[in-house]
Amino acid sequence: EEDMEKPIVCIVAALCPHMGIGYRGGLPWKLSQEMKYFRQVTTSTFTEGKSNAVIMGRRTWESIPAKFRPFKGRINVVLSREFPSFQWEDDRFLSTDLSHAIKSLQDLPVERIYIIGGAQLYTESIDIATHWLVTNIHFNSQNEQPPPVDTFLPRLTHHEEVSLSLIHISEPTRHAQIS
Ligand code: QLZ
Repeated sequence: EEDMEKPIVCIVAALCPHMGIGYRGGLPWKLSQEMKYFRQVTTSTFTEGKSNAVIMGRRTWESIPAKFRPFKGRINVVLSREFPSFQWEDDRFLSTDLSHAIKSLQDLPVERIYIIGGAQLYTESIDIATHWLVTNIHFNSQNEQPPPVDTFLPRLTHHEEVSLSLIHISEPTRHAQIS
């Protein structure tokens, strides 16, 4: 308890205009560049023998196409109020409690913890997150209209102690810029 180091907990999200993150249970868009970026940031570690963890809500887990889940090279944790406190099942940890999951991950060789969605879990994580990594998805006006969205990033309130990085990705140019 007293010699527990504060873990890095990073919210990672991709934002459409109007804070949109989802549509009809899935992502509102399909951008190979962003998918590659997501895989790279959530998988990469500095320390050999360590991996990162990705924590997601039960609905997000279910909407990930089967061929992509569990996310390879990362410890997958799925949260649901109907799950046990923290328990391995098949290819992932199930947990009912975000704080408990984060504490339990500290007993494993985990470098960073990424909160990957969706809306409910982002809301729950706002006061826990130490970092934000937000992809701002641009739609190139005339040609491309923003897609419909029905799920939103809840409240991106200002936390001075939290570091925020923004990456911009636009289609159809497929060029990513880090700012
Ligand atoms: N943050 C960022 N990008 C993504 C996610 C995130 C493809 C095939 C229904 N910057 N948290 C996510 C996410 C398919 C469906 C991944 C990366 C979850 C998007 O990968 O949710 C997915 C997700 C998904």
